[in-house]
Amino acid sequence: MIGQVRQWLGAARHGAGLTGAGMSAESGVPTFRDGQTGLWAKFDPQQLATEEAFRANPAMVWDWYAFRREMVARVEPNAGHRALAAFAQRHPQRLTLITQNVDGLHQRAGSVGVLALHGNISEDKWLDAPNACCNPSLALPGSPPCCKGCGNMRRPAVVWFGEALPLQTLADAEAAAQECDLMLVVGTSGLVYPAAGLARIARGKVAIINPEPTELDSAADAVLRGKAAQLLPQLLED
Ligand code: BJW
Repeated sequence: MIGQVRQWLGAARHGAGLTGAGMSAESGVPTFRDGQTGLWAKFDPQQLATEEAFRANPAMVWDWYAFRREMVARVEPNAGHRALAAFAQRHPQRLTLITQNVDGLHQRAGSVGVLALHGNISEDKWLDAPNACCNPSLALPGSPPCCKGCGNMRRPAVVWFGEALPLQTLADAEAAAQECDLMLVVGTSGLVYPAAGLARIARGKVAIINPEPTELDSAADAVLRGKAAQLLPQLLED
């Protein structure tokens, strides 16, 4: 099956990669829905990754993100991230990388022009529309930091449930899906929309890389059962 996908890749003029949390699992970043250990066993991301949760308990949600920011800063891109970046360098303009991940590991591996659908955990922004007094560099430190003038809070610059994805980034991702000859869908459960819908609108072949069954398997032309850091280097080497 991997030989078949390599053949599609070799013939593809435009390829797209759609990655999810499993992409970074071998770097040591826990996934959302199959992690039964550590922080993920105690907190339900689906309950915490919302504006309502942040407004109800800003300190707890801020600290959860602060913990994850520190973890992400400590880990390294894995062989899968590096294989995708190296492929794009060898074949300029042939691969558009779309990620749901907020960890920045694709970018740190050297991928450029990554379409980050769900934002970046290392950045923050104002919770409410900023007033004239809202200056990030003057925010009062705390969990979360806030504006000393009006109390507006800083929040992680990620996309929570119920929030719109960055408009242009999503439009670019949809265009890449509609133009691609092959989409590699790596390490995502395929449960979260609109990201999962990109695999369903892909013009060309869809190949999934995942050690477990996913919601998108039925829409795929090939399913490679395995881990990203092991399969991507085999798939993407020349
Ligand atoms: C490996 C591996 C290895 C393990 N190698 N693989 C249509 C239908 C139904 C619902 C909706 C719909 N459209 C919208 C919705 C609502 C909602 C939604 O999708 N809900 C579903 C859960 C039902 N979507 C939204 O709310 C989105 N917003 C929206 O639609 O707005 C509309 C709007 C328009 C205009 C104005 C206002 C609103 C926003 C979604 C935001 C998602 N945000 C999060 C949190 C980001 C911040 C943070 O990190 O805290 O994004 S949720 C979380 O899920 C995170 C992830 O990016 C995302 C996807 O998770 P992912 O990557 O699939 O991870 P897992 O853990 O689920 O799966 C890991 C996979 O890896 C597994 O399959 C493993 O087997 C595999 N794996 N090891 C390869 N080594």
